[in-house]
Amino acid sequence: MPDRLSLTATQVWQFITDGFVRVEGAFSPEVAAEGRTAIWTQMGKDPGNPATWTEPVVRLVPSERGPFRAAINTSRLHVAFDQLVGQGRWYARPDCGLFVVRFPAAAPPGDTGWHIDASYLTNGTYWVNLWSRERALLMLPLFSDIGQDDAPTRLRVGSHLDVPQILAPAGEGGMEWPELSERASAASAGRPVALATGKAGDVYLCHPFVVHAAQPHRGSSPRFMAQPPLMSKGPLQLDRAAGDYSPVEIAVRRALSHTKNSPGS
Ligand SMILES: O=C(O)CCC(=O)C(=O)O
Repeated sequence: MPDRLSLTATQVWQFITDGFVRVEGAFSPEVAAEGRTAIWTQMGKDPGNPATWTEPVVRLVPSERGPFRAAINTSRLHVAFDQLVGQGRWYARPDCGLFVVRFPAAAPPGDTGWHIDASYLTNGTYWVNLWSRERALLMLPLFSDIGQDDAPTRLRVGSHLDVPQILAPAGEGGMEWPELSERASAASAGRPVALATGKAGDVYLCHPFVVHAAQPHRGSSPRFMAQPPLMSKGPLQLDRAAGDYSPVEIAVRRALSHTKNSPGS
């Protein structure tokens, strides 16, 4: 573990129990502004002219990389990755991946269902397994200030603890993403909901099994947020001889301890 820590012990515990933590000021507001400018240009829309904001949602991978590589690779975030995933157990990202820009619009966005994000692609289908193959975290970097009316992502608090019990019987082969999302969504329906609000430059670090959903924009300023995975160097280890479990693994083990005959329990 590094000498200087990004997350307090309370925040790490919050990640284990709630499934996410917000790293405030993980990158600078200037880098966020640079990123927004690049995206506005790529979208061919005018930030000063709402008449050009014709769709409720635009998804795009920015063609420019500079501000996005900088945003997701601050030392603050790298130390937080070490704290949550384990030193040497993750790959640094080249950028922030796919952006989901949401606009105030009368038309419904049509993409607001509860789900978890998929981990890996096999034969043209997305899958997730108990060991969260390939995916260490879901990250939500905020590139604009996001208040409660500005389409913050909805996060079901503690929902990551509902997923291991669904995945365990499927073994290493895992489950197809649509079926898992449907079952995880049903299992977590009673969980409280938190909103991923914050300032441009904040980053939510989420357990890969957190059930989440988008929502329509009810405010006035377009919302800029990406949702990249942090890729892992290997699957989660649920039975470590040295006992040096990461918080991601601790959460899965805690969830499985309620299941009889489960792997790693
Ligand atoms: O836009 C959002 O708030 C979340 C989007 C999302 O979860 C997704 O597209 O998978």
